[in-house]
Amino acid sequence: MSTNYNRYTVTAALPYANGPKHIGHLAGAYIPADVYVRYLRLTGKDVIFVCGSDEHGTAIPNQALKENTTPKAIIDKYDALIRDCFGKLGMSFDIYHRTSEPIHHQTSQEIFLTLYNKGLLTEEVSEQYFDAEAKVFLADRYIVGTCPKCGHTNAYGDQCEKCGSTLSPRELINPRSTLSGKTPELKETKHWYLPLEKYEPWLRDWILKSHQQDWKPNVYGQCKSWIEAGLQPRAMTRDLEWGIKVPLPDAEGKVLYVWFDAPIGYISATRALFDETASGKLKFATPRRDFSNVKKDDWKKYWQADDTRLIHFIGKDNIVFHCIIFPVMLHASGEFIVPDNVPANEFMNLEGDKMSTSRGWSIEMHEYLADFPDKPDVLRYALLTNLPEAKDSEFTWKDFQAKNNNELVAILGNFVNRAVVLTQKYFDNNVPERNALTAVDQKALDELKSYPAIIATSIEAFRFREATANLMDLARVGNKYLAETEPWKLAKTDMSRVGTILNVALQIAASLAIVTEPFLPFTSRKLKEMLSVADLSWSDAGNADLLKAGSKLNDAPLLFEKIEDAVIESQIKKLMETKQAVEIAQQPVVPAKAEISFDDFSKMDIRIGKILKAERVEKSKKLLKLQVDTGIDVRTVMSGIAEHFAPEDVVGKQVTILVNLAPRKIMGVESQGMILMASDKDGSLKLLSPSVEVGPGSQVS
Ligand code: B3M
Ligand code: ZN
Repeated sequence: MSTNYNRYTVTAALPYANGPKHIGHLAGAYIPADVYVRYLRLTGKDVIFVCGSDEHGTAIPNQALKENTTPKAIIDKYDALIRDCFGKLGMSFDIYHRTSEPIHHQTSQEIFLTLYNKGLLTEEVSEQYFDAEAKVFLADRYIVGTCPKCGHTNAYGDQCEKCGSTLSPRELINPRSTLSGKTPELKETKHWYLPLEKYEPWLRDWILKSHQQDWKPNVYGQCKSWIEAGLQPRAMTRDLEWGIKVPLPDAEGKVLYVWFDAPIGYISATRALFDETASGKLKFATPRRDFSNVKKDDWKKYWQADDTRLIHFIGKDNIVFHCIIFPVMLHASGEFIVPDNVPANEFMNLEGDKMSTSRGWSIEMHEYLADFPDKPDVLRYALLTNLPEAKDSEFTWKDFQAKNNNELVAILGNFVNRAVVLTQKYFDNNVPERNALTAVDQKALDELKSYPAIIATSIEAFRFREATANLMDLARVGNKYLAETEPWKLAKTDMSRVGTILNVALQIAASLAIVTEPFLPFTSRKLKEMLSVADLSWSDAGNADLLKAGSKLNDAPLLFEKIEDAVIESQIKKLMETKQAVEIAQQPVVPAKAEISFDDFSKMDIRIGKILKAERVEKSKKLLKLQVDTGIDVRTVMSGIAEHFAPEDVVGKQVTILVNLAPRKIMGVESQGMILMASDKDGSLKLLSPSVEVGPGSQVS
């Protein structure tokens, strides 16, 4: 482990392009990674930040099945959606790539072949679950069943989303195919395995010995328990159509395991970044610094040079892949560096429950952006102050509102606004001279000087919550300073003193424009424009002379605005409604009844009739007493629909009626038939009426 690093490769987990991503994903990996990278850039470090869509694995064709479309259509749709949201939230990737790109297929196959040619992969024939109806081996997410660890009945073949355990299909209790719903059978198939157990000594040395101090306890702990439970060979190939072909002659119908190719996506994205910037043809790259003199091959430095510091930002469900499996691949290949740190976060819950898109209990990035298009920084801030760094955390809309109203508006926004507006008022928008300093001024300037290092220490230790709190504390220093010095009261008596105070306040605001950049990039930009400060570097922050006396400020739009209760209430309501709708949609359809013959069916005489009269039945909540014109006669029918329809709702309606049902006495009244209804999954009833009015007594057949 070298500590003299000359460059940084920072990655954020590649999201599966199988659906929208929610704010829990942002809190897990993307926001912390972005803060870290923006900070490194401000300190002048050579850093690249790579990410992209993970477009393989069974998750993709599985979703295609649900949406009745092709895997390609799925990845195109969700790659575009996620990419757009990340852009709007200020994720400053140097490249956001796609694993469906040819350069990624090539890189993955090359690394597979390197391992294969070195004889490091073992070939094994084993029995695996097979769906005889769909004629498909059931890998990973093509198979669900009961989790052996926690009893969750919908665990996937690779992982239980309830308890987080990593699973293999053979461990599932009552396995079922997601393709046909059938119980699968076992069938022999050949695969290539990475013998993780052979690398146990290396892993012990590298993680357990070398990284005990610097890795987060949650990450270190998970690695330790994995290593100590005994590592097993792990299949690196799958029998699937969708994926990267196994580059071997005897591997027809086989693709690389998604967790083999996905992390290689970081490497191929880096290659693409340098290909694109060297050739000047940018497709996926959005370089954030000057890449004008780079060469195609420069990517290698970022993955192969010992003085490169590799850091993976991920959520806790990806720890074993980034700390054990991928590093073993990198190490075994003999060509690559391994991560120096993997600051994985725990999960962020939502309003008291686990966040989950499929259960309808989540805030999707695109939905947030649709409702709050001008507030990316508010979300960044609310998440940053609440990151699940040491344990699971919780997002609530009330907290979001409080963070906005009580901190961004009341502290940061208020301080900057007062400093700038008072300068407008008393000094015609010019930064006033700073004259003799009092003890209060000096104290404020001393504090200002100390903050950048305090914030930096927290960022460098991956403590982003703390760093964000420090940042707000600097704004508090400014607020307190204005409250203590009260320049608005001195304006009548001592303009020179007012000038000094505002100069000090504006210097604090100018430093805030720099140190907010990693956290609140949109706000930082506005602040810089307002104060006419250039893009300075981190080392400029804390300096008491960032703004020269006499320099002109620009207009001061409000940085933040208050969020009203009604806005928050409507978000909470929306959350509840979505969850309910999803629960109803997910209720299983009642299975079909036993088969009947045509004769059985033709015994039923079903007609269209018209309801002439309807009245409630005394002492019954459920029944309506109806008079129905069946075309044959007018008869009385007792119908259990009173909880769904008021009498006046049904009078005059044409309905479907079974006319030859044997009469029955209900609440003392003879009922002479049955009105047919559609009952929805949520239990609501709908009348079955013909699409256009038909003659009374029309037969239904
Ligand atoms: N696509 C899994 C996930 O979104 C995955 C990460 C890949 S990182 C190389 O949890
Ligand atoms: Zn489980």
